[in-house]
Amino acid sequence: MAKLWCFLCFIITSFFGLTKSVISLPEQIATPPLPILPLPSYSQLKWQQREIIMFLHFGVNTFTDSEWGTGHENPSIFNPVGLNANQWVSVATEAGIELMILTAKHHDGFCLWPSNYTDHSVIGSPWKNGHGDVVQELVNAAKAHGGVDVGLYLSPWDRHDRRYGKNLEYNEYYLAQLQELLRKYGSIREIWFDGAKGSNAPNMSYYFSDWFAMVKELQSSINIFSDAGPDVRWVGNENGFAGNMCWSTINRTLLSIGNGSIVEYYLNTGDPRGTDWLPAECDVSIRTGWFWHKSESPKKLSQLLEIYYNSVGRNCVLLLNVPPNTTGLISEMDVKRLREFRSAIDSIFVTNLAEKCSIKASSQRGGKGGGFGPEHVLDRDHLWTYWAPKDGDNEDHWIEFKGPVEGLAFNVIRIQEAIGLGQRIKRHEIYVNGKRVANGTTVGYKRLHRLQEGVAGAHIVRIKITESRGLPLISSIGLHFDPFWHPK
Ligand code: FUL
Repeated sequence: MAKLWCFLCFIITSFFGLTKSVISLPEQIATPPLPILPLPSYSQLKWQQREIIMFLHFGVNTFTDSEWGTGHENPSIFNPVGLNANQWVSVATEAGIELMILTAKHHDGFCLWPSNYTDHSVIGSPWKNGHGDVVQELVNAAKAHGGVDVGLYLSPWDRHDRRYGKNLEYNEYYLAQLQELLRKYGSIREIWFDGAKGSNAPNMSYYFSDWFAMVKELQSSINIFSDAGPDVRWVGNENGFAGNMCWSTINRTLLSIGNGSIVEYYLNTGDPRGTDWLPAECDVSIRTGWFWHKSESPKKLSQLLEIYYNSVGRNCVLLLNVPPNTTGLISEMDVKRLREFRSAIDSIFVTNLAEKCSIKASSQRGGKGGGFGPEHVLDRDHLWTYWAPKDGDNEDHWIEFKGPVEGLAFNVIRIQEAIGLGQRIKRHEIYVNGKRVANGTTVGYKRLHRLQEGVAGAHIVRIKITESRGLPLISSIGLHFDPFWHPK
């Protein structure tokens, strides 16, 4: 009887114990920490992950060997007899690029699509007997390749149209063209507005609020680029270099379009106290000019890699211009250089030596198995799985890799923040075998450090976060070897 009683007690307590733990289990799972505002929008996050975007400067300037057309060009000079947008798209995809931004209209006012509101366009060109449409060609080719997106540049400064300088008339004309482009060609992922304008151009006020509202109305997932956003900001120069410190946050109220040079430094570095999420895009051409010129050739691989480290490696997106030539194709030398560029990037980052290491961290949110351990910096998700220290931990935060006895040889360190919850890191340091080998300020989506002295025989690599807005959240870390890097 006593035995039976004990057995019943055991059954009852285990049943309640079980239900109790089943009920309380979800409450014990550590939740993600609160975000620190401002945050990126869904479209800004997608944009950031692209890393490299292709710019295509093409138009009458291609045929006149100039950079800024006068607006008096005869449309008949535009005749790219061998134009093949499929080649442009293949070149881009081979280079790992999936967004291509075309100059639908540059400062000369010549339109690469048959606009209803002007005859200064492909309509007046012998190319396809005036029935051509370069925007459509790109859209079709991108669709045919699948997974490639299109963006457009519509220059506000128009040196051809007589309405330029008459505020109401020109803004109506410009808005009419925006509506054509954003209604006729399907999904457009980025629209590019610049503030460039010659010093003796007529005075003109652009109705930016109307333009931006209309753009968002017509394309909900588009990113609007300008000196001042609202979605993507200019980095403040055309060399492809972001600031050594580069925040995706900034105060938009301190920015304006067309005055970029005044706030160049601010655009270049962003602002840790910024109330707006407005990441920077680094525009630069693969050649000296933006348009194709017979006399120019592409930059060297080492220059392109320098640009990559100083743009993508500093929390930005690289907008690399690759101009089609007079035939309407991307020149073979550019194709070759882009191929080398992509294969160099792939070969540097394909191996992460940190994967050979054991990892530990100063603390971890939710304790062991709590979902925020340091092992998350080695998985493929560079946004939503991350190492988080425990709340209230005010010490230096660090994460440490212990390598195999023979040591590790690397010269590049990659750190990525979980920016979906805000950009946080203000200062960080890297130690190898107890010696500081690099330090920096911001990290953001991606921070790359190329070491002045390559490291061989590294046993212990420690990344210390010495200052941050709230707790630092690290989504990925890599230790890589760059065979192309020759420190001075
Ligand atoms: C500038 C323009 O003046 C250049 O011609 C080029 O298009 C560059 C990307 O933007 O504002």
